[in-house]
Amino acid sequence: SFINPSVAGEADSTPAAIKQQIAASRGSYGTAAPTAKFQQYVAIKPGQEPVEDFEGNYAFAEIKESHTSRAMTSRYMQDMMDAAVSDVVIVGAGSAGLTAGYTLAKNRPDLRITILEASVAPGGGAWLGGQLMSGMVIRKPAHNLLTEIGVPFDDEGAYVVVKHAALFTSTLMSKLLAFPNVKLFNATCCEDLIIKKDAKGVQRVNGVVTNWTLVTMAHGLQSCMDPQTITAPVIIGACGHDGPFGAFSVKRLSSSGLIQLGDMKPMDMNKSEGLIVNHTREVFPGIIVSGMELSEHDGHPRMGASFGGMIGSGQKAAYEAIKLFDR
Ligand code: 48N
Repeated sequence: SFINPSVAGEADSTPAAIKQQIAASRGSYGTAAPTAKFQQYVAIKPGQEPVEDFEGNYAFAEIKESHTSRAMTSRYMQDMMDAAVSDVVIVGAGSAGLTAGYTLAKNRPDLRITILEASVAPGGGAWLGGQLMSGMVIRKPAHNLLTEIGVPFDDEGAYVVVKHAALFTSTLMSKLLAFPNVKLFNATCCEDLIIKKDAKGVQRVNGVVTNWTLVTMAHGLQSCMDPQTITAPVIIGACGHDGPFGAFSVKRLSSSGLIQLGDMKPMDMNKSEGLIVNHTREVFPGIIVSGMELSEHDGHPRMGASFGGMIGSGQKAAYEAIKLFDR
């Protein structure tokens, strides 16, 4: 079948088998009986009731530092264990990537969707409009998504204006992250692609190579900081055209001699947004490219501070991914 043809038969150990391997490799480390001194860091004083009082008697339920550490670590590491084999990885959480993730998660709750965002703050260029001003212009019909997720706007006829771009991006992100089949790893960089021949001998992207972004950016300072991987049959590239990692996936395919880059052309707003939406597609087996990363691949003009094309492209990327799973 289409799903992971090139890794068919690569048994993915069951969680129980993985747990057994970990337990066997730990020796007594994880089983040391807690000493009395150890207890002071884990025992909670009974009866400490939380009190929400703003007259000077506000009291928190007591926890220990170790509870915070373990609460985060257990969840994050479990998330990484789960994400190691995903259905779809979206690289880049700007307006195109976030819209692709939302559309995909809404239509296909059965798919495991993992989103990588190199920055600490997802959202890409969609926290502000143009030239660091806050209003966000979205040409119709892309404004329909705003109505769907409940973002208010000024209707100017052919286009709408959201009073602050952050209102769109934060609302979309909150809806996206609420889906149970979505996991976002921000401050996490895709620093390479996994490319293999499938059962028919066709080269296809089969996953991504990841590292914490600060590690990716420090490879020149410290050698041998090897990456992690996430295997997935479908990747959606949404790395934009800007910034230290702009258009990452298509540049990596090009540097591997697998595609030819078109390079983004000078601005023509009316032309570019429709072109980018209509040409959002699987540009190489296993990877769909969207948003401004597609303009770098195809050579479409840029559009400036108009975000309807990113929304439409993200939606189309999701529908193209669904077609690949329905094939
Ligand atoms: O917002 P961007 O850069 O990209 P898009 O395509 O979602 O939206 C583009 C839009 O913001 C514009 O550029 C507007 C329309 N202007 C057009 C114009 O004419 O100037 O988001 C891409 C995201 C960013 O958050 C990056 O940090 C992230 O992708 N990213 C990565 N994340 C993980 N691994 C990588 N290798 C990577 N590369 C980029």
